[in-house]
Amino acid sequence: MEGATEKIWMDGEFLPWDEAKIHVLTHSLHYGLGVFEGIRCYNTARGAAVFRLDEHMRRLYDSARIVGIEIPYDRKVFRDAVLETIRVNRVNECYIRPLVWRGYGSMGVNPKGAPVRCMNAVWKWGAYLGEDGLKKGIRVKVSSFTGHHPNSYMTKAKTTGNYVVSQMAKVEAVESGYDEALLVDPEGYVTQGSGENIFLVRDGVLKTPTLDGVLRGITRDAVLSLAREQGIEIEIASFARDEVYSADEAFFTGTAAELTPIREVDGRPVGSGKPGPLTLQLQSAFFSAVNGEDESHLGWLTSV
Ligand code: PPE
Repeated sequence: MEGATEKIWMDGEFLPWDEAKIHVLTHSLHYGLGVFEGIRCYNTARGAAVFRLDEHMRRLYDSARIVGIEIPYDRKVFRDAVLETIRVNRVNECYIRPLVWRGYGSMGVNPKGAPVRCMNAVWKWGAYLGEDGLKKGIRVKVSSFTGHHPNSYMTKAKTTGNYVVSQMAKVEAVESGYDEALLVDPEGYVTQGSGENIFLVRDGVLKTPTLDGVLRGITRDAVLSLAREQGIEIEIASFARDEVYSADEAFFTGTAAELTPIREVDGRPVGSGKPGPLTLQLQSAFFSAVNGEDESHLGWLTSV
């Protein structure tokens, strides 16, 4: 695997990367229920630092609680294991993937008999939607797959199973010549990308959907804070795809995607067809924060 490192933390111990294995009758492999996080560590002038680690750990434990998985470690122990994984692999910059799943021991839909297992891996992962995407913006397709109804796939939980629809949408978008998919909910309101939250800009107002049917994005939250600090007007409200088609600017946010401009949706250029001024302003503020250059947001960084 590209970007692989040396060791993976699994159930309390570090194993060589190639030896972190599981049984084929792992419950989660069959029934799709696990909870995970995606976190980034940046190489700052003060050394390696993890962006909003505590918020990610909180969301991991919230996800587990929502779907009835009891994580067999105190949150602090898991958090320390995440930091230790970065240290033992001697990397300054990486993507971090903690996962909690139901292991081997019983089959059948009721997961309660299968043991809860935990791991954390780190690897080098560059720009999620390409360096070019970060600079020039990406092309997006409104998916033919419907975003989650919150009473079937609870979107506040970052569960592995929630990503089945994301995968369908992503493949459909890529095979249709686009970079990323945008999903609308059963009523036609815009939700999120396959792995990102969405923002629009219209007449200087920054707009993003409510949290009703989407993941509580930590990058979304950071961008909203940065926008507030810069005096940008914010509107959090539902909207359908027509507002995306007629927006002046649009962008995606996510740990992996960071802040990626959207330059086209369904063959229609967004605004001028180039990343807009507010998008670039917020992108620059975001990178200053994650890279530790913005002194006022050092509180978002945990030193490794
Ligand atoms: N919505 C979805 C569906 C989503 O997967 C993500 C993150 C977000 C919103 C943004 O959340 P946050 O990272 O807290 O700002 N997607 C993760 C998985 C990407 C992957 O391919 O794996 C991520 O960005 O790490």
